[in-house]
Amino acid sequence: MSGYSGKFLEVNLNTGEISNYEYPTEWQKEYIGGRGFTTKYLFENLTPGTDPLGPDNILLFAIGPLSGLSLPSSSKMIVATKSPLTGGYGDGNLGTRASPQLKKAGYDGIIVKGKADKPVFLEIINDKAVLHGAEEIWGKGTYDTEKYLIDKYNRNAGFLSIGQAGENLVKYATVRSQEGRSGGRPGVGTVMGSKNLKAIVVIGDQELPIANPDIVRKMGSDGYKQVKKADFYDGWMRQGTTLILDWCQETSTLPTRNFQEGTFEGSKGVDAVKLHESMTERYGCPRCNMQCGIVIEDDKGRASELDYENIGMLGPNLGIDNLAKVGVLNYMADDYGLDTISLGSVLGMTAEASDKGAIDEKFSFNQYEKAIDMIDRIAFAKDDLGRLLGQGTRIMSETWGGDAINWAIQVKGLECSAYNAFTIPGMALSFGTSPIGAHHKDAWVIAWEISESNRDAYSPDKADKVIELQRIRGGMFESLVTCRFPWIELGYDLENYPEYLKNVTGSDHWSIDEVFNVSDRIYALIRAFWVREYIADGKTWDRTMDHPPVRWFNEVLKGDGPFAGKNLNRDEYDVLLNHYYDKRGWDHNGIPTKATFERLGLSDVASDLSKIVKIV
Ligand code: PTT
Ligand code: SF4
Repeated sequence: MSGYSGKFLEVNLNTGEISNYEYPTEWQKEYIGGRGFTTKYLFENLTPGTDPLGPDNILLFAIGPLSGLSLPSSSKMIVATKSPLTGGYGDGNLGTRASPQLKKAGYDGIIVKGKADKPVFLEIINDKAVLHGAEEIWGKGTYDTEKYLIDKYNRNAGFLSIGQAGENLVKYATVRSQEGRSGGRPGVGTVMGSKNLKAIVVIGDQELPIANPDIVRKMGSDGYKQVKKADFYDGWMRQGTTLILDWCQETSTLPTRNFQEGTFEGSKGVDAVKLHESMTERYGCPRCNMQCGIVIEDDKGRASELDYENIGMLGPNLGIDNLAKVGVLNYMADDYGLDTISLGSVLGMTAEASDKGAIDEKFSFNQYEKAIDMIDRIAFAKDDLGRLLGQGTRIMSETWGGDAINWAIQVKGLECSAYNAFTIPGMALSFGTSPIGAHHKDAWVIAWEISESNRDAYSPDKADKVIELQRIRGGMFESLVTCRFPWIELGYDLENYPEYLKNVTGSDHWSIDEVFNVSDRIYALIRAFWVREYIADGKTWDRTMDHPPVRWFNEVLKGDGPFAGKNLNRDEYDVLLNHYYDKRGWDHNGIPTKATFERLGLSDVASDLSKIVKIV
């Protein structure tokens, strides 16, 4: 089919062997690309029970049929693996020049297996790929690593790299690109580090065949114009995602002091107005005319790129009300290659534990200097506490015991992004059922839930809405591999995407419903992967895996505001969860039924899974 090269570059770091993997062409219709391909490949090729940090884990980079093309915000790439943080499927969607470059190099993705016996980086120039020693950059942060690679190649090449956190196997290390982008929250950078792979450079200059190039060119150029003409364009360019902070403060959903509260008295010090006043420049991904990365000068005079999540988790969640100081913590996370969301959650939990006398370490909220010290201890695995904090909040709660389970704001081991859904059932369901652990990316239902639905209700329409958004965001955008912001923020019509797909591939097969069918297939397969890996790793799988952080059931929201004193009701949540399962065709332990697997063309998966778990 046009729009695809039909192959992945496969690198075996045990042997140094580099080859092409030609995947079955049916995958293009069954899985589209990106997350679809990574899920399918991992399910089929990873031995169940593989140690995520052992050489047998598989690291994947995948683009899709639309990525890298000249259409709105298309330079994205899926990075995926079996997560060392969660033990299940883990991925991220990274904006990077490596996306168009990989397309032009003639690959739909990269498969990395094995472990190099010394640090290496991978160079891909069209169909030639070579491994080089990475001694000169091992131990460096991502800024210096990228600078080294830019000097060696050129600024237009695609770069992917890890920092010291990935090298030191901190379990929420990410893959970084372009001095501002970070992807793969559930430890995709950790797996890269475990393989001694410091970086990847991609350069390509071939054009892939597109079935109807004139139509795609015209649609893309109209698309850029529509994005720019959108009513909210100027507001977006002023404040990007950070407007959300003001909205979270108004709606009592701002994570404050480890999600204990939903409003922050110091929010004005880190809000969108403050950010706009402090903005020095803007970063973004290639092929995007609505660049969202807002750069400020941090307290140490360095350029630090901030999005809402970074500010929410490293500001209010740590009780810090100074944007330039938040900028320093964010810069450290970017340079070391640490996920800011998990980092903010880990530090918030540690401050709460220390305040409550559960640990000896003295660390409290609003202790910026001490937070700097803690980040260093985590990234470099300097001492026992630093190493424990590098495992994430789930392991921290198991280690500390007692009430600590309430302070771990995570689902399936992945920390919640910056929405305190203490009193928001639909958003709690979204975190609970996200396919990688608690991330808002698949179903950011909270805005609809607060503005258009009854906030307190556990009504079935909330489960329906979560599924609708998961189909669009978690299925469609993650398999086409383009940025979802043109649609969400500036109203670029969803119907454009199947049209692009038809004209890029030359197949009339595509409609929005067909794309959603693929989304459901991907979701069922990801779920099968989780269940298989949990059982193979000797862990229990049941419906509580889809519960939100237990704090939202066991405690009440503290602080000021009309929602203080409220929480989620476990029984009512369970009814909502059942509705979600029924609508998806999954049983009440969250496992797709035989009929669902069959409807999605996954009978073989059902029969594999039925050897280890009951499929109804
Ligand atoms: C994403 C997650 C997010 S989601 C943010 S801010 W956000 C945090 N950003 C981090 C960062 O920065 N540095 C760092 N060290 N850690 C960070 N952790 C957090 O990571 C991101 C944008 C954003 S900014 C969002 S919502 C949208 N996400 C998309 C998505 O998931 N899919 C898609 N098709 N389009 C999307 N568009 C938007 O992309 P992860 P990025 Mg990201 C500095 O990767 O793993 O999904 O984590 O990749 O290139 O930075 O784009 O308010
Ligand atoms: Fe990248 Fe932001 Fe543009 Fe999306 S909107 S492509 S994340 S710069």
